Amino acid sequence: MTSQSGFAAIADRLEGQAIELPSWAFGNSGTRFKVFGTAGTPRSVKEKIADAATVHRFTGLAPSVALHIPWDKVDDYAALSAYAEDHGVRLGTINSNTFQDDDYKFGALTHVDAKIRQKAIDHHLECLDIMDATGSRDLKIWLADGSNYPGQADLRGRQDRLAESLATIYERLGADQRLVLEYKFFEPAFYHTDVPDWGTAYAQVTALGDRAVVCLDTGHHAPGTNIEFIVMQLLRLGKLGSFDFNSRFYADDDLIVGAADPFQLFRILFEVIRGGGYGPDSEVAFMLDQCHNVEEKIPGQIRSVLNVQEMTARALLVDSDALEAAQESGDVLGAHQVLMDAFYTDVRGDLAEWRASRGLPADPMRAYAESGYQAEIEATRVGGTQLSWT
Ligand code: PSV
Ligand code: MN
Ligand code: MN
Repeated sequence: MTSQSGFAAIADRLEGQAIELPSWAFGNSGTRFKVFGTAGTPRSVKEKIADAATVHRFTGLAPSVALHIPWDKVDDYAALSAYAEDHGVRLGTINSNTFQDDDYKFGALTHVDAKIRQKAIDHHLECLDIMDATGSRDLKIWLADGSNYPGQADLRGRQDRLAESLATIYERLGADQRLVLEYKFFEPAFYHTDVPDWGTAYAQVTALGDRAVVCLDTGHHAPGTNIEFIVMQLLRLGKLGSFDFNSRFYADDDLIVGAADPFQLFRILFEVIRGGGYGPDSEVAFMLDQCHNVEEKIPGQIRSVLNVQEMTARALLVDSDALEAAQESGDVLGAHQVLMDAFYTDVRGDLAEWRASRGLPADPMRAYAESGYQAEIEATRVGGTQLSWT
């Protein structure tokens, strides 16, 4: 068993952990059946940022917020950045959106019509302009492109057009900016998706160059997929750019990370750490991609970042020397036990102390509930339109 001194040995490595929050997690969301409204929901981009900053204030874990364009469109991005900084956070990844325009019914960056492809490319160039103003590093591209019926589309032609469109966008990246391509194997297209898997994303970004990398969304794989293997492989190839963390029972459920399968989150984080994807020298960005349909949104985000922190601590506790020795001597059960000992270690008490020693609330969920922030936003955010994620 890992002892109390085990936590002391890894405590410093928790310093500086950063998990980016998605602005859309604070808006109302739901399914195609119903979007439920919640009192206190932000009516503006600034109010979303204020809520994200609140999550950071209570946890110390979420220093940046990802924006989604055009949902978070404003006139003055430099001013929005300054607003975020005044609230103790900064603007992070810019997410493009080519899935809500009639022109994109049959694709965006892959469309057969050059005019529509150009429109989609121009949207990404606009996102890059926004990144110049906000100082953001990452342009994240998730495409809804795909088809529903065999024979509907020329799969190869679409892949070639995608490569060409991405190359045009990549050319315009600034020296410190990255293009991050996200894959997903289904939905909204159900027969084929143009970037369905890590292999396709890898092939596309590799053709672009060093500043193009892959985003792994934990909800975007077929059930049963060994996600930690993909993490290992992308890190090994130097192409793991970022995570969209969430959890799922069935499809792209976007539930709270670590809620459905904490052991899977542990296994993923173990491979991240083992592969050099964690810590100050790593360029792998941790982000949440979640929606809170029926639970309160701010505590939902607080719970999420705490879950990531908790599983990171447990993954750091793996005795890597003992693991390596067991692996090399063919001790199957011994090696398995080393991993499970760390996974089963309850670090919640140690983490509470760790937080308190850094001036953070020992129990951020409780501190938020007692803070009065929720009552205040419910009372003051009246009028205007509550934002929803679509
Ligand atoms: C759609 O599946 C999606 O959830 C992708 O994961 C994106 O990251 C997100 O929407 C925001 O565009
Ligand atoms: Mn995602
Ligand atoms: Mn998704």
